[in-house]
Amino acid sequence: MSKNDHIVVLTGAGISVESGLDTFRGNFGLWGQHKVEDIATPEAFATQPELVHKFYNQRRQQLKKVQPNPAHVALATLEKNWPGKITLITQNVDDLHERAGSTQLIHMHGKLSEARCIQSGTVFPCEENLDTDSLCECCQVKGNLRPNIVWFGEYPFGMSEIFTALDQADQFWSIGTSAHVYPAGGFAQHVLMNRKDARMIECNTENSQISHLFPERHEGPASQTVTKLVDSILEEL
Ligand code: BV8
Repeated sequence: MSKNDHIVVLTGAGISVESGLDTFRGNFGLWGQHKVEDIATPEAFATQPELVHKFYNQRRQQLKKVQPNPAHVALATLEKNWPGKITLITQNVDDLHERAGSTQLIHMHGKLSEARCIQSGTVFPCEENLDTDSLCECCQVKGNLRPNIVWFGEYPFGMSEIFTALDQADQFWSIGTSAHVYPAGGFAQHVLMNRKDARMIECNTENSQISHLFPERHEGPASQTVTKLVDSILEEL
């Protein structure tokens, strides 16, 4: 390890579990009688916009009741104290990394706290509920506003910035993700193909689909494993 290492971190729903937010593979994977993969799609929004709005309204309101946990804080501490570059890629649409103080952050699947006009593409902050009567400020047309979230079948945000970071990674940390969803699920393999000497670290409570790619694995809740990992990395400086 060198203090100039570019550390690329990928987080998934598991890092937010101890803040009280459900994971996708856990019971959250089923929202009422629907599978999330069937609601988080452009087709569902086209045919049942109220259901999709309700799904995101409930999760947006939940954000006001939860706080970042020590794992989010540890990654913000790493960014503040690490002399090399840090790129934090999150699959999560919550705002817990920002609220913990992380800034070098790529929300590849969008943000619950933003809405987007389907006509102009303009993105607006969104703290309240959206519905089919919501008016976009740009076109003043009802029904134009959707959550600024990447649904299944849509192209994730920041992909070129992400692959630039993966191609420079000296360390790749995968935290709280099952690697079930692509392209995020393929990032570890991409690093291994292009950065043979990269240090590969996984933090998870159980095996993921990519655990075999990580010589270093820290099993346990992220608030403990990530905090210990960051402390040890910073102590080595
Ligand atoms: C794309 C926003 C092309 C929504 C999300 C057919 C048509 C088109 C595409 C596809 C298709 N079939 C398959 C695909 C690809 C598809 C896909 O992967 N589908 C899955 C169902 C197989 N992907 C896409 O459609 C993507 N777009 O492919 O475009 C393309 C191709 C190449 C390059 C570029 C573009 C878009 C996918 C984005 C979907 N949107 N989120 C919303 O939030 O409502 S995905 C959503 O699910 C999350 O954001 C997250 O990414 C994913 C869930 O994954 P995890 O975060 O890993 O959560 P999970 O519950 O699975 O795991 C939690 C982990 O935490 C577990 O391992 C657990 O052990 C661990 N854990 C639990 N507690 C703790 C813990 N760890 C530590 N501490 C704890 N305390």
